Amino acid sequence: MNIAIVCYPTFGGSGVVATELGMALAEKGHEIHFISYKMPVRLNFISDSVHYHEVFIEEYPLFRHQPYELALSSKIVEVVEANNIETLHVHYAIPHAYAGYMAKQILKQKDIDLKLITTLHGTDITLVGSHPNYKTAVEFSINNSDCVTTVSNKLKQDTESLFDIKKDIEVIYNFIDMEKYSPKGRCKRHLIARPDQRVIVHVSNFRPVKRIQDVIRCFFLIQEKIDSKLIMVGDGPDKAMAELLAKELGIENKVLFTGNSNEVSEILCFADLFILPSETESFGLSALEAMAAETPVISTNTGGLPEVNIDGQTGYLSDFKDVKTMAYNAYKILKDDDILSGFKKRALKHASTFSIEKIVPLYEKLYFDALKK
Ligand code: GMT
Repeated sequence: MNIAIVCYPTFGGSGVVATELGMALAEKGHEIHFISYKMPVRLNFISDSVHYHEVFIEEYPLFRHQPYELALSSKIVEVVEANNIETLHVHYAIPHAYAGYMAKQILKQKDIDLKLITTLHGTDITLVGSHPNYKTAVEFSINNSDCVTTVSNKLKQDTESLFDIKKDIEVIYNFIDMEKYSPKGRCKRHLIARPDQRVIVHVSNFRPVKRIQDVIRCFFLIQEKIDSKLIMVGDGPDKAMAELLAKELGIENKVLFTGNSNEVSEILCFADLFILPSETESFGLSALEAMAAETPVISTNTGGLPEVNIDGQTGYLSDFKDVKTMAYNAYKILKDDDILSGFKKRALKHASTFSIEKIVPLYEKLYFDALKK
């Protein structure tokens, strides 16, 4: 099948899922065309069935904001016509679903029936999409997609309660390539910590919703009881605040900020614990990546996180901002080698229920079903 995928090219979860999906589909023999304003950061699969099309926008002094949706719609039309694309899969509703709908209408006038699949990822619904500035257009583009998916049951519920949805929404969980996250053999843990220290990791885009100040505060309490180090992977608006907080708490020597990394699996391989204290998280792909690297997770109980992190089994869940409980739960996991090992094994086992082999065929089926509509 010839499939076009529209996504954000950055380190955000939706872009990662879209890119990994496209590469997996190409490996299964589909022809994949990525469309974005920059090469997706995780696109590292060289094959003659993977193509990248860049959306260019000329600066023009009249515009305060460049009309990206227009340029994207035009690019979709061009790519679909030139490559006999049958299915367009857009990740993150804003503005991709809207631009996809416009492209579909333009192509209809040319007697081309492009199927539009929209995957909702989280903040496109919970934080941004439901804002009055965007709500009407987001609701319209969801209702006018041929198929709509969400990455968790909770996100489906949120979508149905925040919008007037006239479509069936299918839940297709985020997925993970288990092979990629089990590199224990080539792990360089000794460069980061002594064998008797515990290593705690957080990965995100350091936006306010991720509550990275809670990661630092939680780690402060943990390191008072357990000799440990914290690795903060990622970059974003709250990074400077977190660095300052670590300094103020006098733990800056125990906290390493690595910046963005394309090699998250190389870092997770030496993690003993992963912390994700987000205010909201529709799924928590980074938690799944950690679990696939045999790492238990301390997370909040918000959004879809309880569908990924099983309380008392693969880690612990607690209320948003409840740093004390998070630290206490971390202590319960880290204090004893046997207990830690049990959590690690269960985290790995549960991660395998989201394996790429199980989830990608669900998207393939969705595309084939859409073509029959
Ligand atoms: O905030 C992020 O991590 C980025 C954001 C995105 O849309 O790019 O992530 C969302 O999509 C991911 C992939 O489906 C989910 O795993 C994240 O939970 C979700 N983020 C939030 O809901 C805050």
